[in-house]
Amino acid sequence: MNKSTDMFTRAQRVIPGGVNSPVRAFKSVDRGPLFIAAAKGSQITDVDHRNYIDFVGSWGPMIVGHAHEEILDTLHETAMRGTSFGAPTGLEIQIAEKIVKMVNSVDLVRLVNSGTEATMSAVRLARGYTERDKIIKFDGCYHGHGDSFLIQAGSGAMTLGEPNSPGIPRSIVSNTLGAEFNNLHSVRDLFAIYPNEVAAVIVEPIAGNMGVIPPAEDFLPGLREVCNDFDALLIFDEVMTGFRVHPGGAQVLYGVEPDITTFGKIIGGGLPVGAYGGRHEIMELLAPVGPVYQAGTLSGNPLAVAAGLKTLEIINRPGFYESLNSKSTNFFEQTRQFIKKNGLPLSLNYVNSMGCLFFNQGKVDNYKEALKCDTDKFAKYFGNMLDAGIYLAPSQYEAMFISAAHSDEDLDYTFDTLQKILLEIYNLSK
Ligand code: KE4
Repeated sequence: MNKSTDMFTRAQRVIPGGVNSPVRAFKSVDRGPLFIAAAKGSQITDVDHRNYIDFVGSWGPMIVGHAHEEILDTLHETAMRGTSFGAPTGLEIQIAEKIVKMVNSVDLVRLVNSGTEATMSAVRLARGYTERDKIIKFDGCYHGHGDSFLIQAGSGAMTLGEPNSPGIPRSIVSNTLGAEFNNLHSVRDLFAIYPNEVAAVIVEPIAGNMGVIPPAEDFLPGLREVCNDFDALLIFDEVMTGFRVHPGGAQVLYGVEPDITTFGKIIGGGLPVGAYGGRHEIMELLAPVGPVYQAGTLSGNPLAVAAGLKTLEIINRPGFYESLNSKSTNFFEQTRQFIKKNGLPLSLNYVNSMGCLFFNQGKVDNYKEALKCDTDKFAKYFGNMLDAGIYLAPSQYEAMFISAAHSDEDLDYTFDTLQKILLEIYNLSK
């Protein structure tokens, strides 16, 4: 037995499934979860004092690495002045100004405490603005656990084999229409049926919760066009892609401006933050200016905002993205070459520092293709990599994140190790 096993047993006595978020339970990889004691830079340490190179990065927030000295210092200084006031602070103005400056489509931004809160609020705002009830989401995309989204949802919902959760009233399910990612016809077909009922289309501009699936060239421009045609709002859920793939988000990378953008993860620097923003005319519908209500005791709390501000400062330094994207591209491209050279039935998608190795030979460009993955082989790969000291997301349907803290040695070791493990799995080892 080891400490993680003992702690998991103990945790299950008082926490549902022993975890506070389902995907952490390692259910789809047939192992008990590791309980983590500490992390620093690219390394994470479990309660049995084993170190791992971490490619989960807390599911995206840790783009500058764990326990960054400057973030720790700012947290300490901020905490000394109190941790939460339930009143406006200068820090909230600073982070809002920073987000508005970095993301062109955002005039006003509201802070909340998670990505789920951001997407739930964005949809309520869109419904309030358009006075329509229906939303279109994409099979395999995940927007948090809000009722409207847990229909054909990605991420953890896919690992449980239950992309639809019980407990959601039929009235809500009927207002969520499912389309296929990268298939504009599936979207136009829904608008043809409900031309005046769709409040918004919500999309991860790069799908990151059914593995990583980049948008087809015409997909995002097509969504922009169809939303314009039918007076629906376009919501980019950039909780994962925001400040990850580009300082201005995927919307700058692909040159398509949404009406509302949701954020999370990186803007909290590892503390709980979410946000949503958009044009004046939309955002001013929010209370206390307008009638659309949304609130939060800890929204904009000083600690989370201080960590987020410092993270945004670090990623805005000259050369940050050039360096991160260059080492990430090198790692993913050499992995692609290795797969091709050995004729392995795998494919790999990536966008800058987020990527996914699919245990499916064909091109994975939508949910149906993602579902064809051999998740048993993935589980074997995951376990062998973990035993070799490499901590990947415990699910085929998650992204791998490279951070500024990953060294060349980390990436070289990971590449060498994955080659050995994959050749063994496919009985090709020399
Ligand atoms: P949170 O409520 O978990 O902060 O954010 C929800 C969310 C919204 N939108 C996107 C695109 C997301 O990826 C997420 C959350 N991502 C998952 C990982 N794929 C969180 C991990 C978990 O559920 O434990």
